[in-house]
Amino acid sequence: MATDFKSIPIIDVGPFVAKCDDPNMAQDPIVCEVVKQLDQACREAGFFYVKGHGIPDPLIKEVKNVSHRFFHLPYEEKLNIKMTPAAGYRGYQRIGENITKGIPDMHEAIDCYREMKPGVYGELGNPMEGNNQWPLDPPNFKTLMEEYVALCTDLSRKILRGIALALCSSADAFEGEIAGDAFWVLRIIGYPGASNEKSEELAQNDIGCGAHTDYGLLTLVNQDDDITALQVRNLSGEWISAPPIPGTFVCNIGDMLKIWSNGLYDSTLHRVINNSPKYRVCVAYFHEPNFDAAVEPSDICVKRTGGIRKSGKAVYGEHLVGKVQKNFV
Ligand SMILES: O=C(O)CCC(=O)C(=O)O
Repeated sequence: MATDFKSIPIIDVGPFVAKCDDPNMAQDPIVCEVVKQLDQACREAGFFYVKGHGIPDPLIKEVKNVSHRFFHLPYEEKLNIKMTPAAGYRGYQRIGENITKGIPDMHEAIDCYREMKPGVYGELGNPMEGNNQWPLDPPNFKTLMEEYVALCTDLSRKILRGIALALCSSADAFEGEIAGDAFWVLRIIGYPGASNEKSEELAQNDIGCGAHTDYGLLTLVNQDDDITALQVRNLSGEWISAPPIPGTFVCNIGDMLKIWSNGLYDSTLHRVINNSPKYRVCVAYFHEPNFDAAVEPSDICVKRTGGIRKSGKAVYGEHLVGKVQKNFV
């Protein structure tokens, strides 16, 4: 990220999402204003809150409620949907199983990925093939999450139209070979609360999720309303909190957008520390390029950044498989 931001901007995307499939959107002053705000947030922080997004609040809450219910089941029951390489890295991972930069994270999670027909991406897709493993209790878990994913996919596509306008004046820049058939990842994450055994004054928990950047284009974070745990690093290395703001998603850009924009936008380091005594849930939706997209700096962004390509080509699926295979013990 490029600046010493001290807080994360809030963008009301409502007027924008209503118009963002209109062929004349680029001339609309309301659209232009939201695009300007998206551009500024992506340049300065790589993070922003979105409000006015149109995803119903009861669904957003229910997604977290059923996640809490799952994580409160006995460990043996959670293991019924255990994540394994044979299951395409889909399913439940216990606390400490996810590794960030060599250190086990203090969280448990269910990892889900867009399902793919066997063989459709050949060798590239093979490690990720498999069906998502959804909990059977509550019985509506799968349908609820699938409805949620469909809405997040649509919202992310719309936000990307705004980002595309900001970067290259063409709203559909991501809609063909880059992300016209976008892959997605859903991580349903549970962070145990801190006990104050370690310190008499202040409960101090281990790192819930170590400092990392996200792999794809755009992330939508749906976090519990009453716990501040997500932190974002600014240019000076200070950790800036991203407290929950009811009715919003925290949105951040990922490595693939950094590559495509030739570094005009950066994927910002972030981490999670749950120092609250309460158990925290976060449902993170990751909007990714097409699984087989070869992402490279776009000509227009190369021109806008002085003519030098800052990275080579990255095939998204290879990037993901490499990360997934390194991330777990
Ligand atoms: O728990 C959160 O707030 C964010 C989780 C996160 O950063 C991630 O899964 O990449």
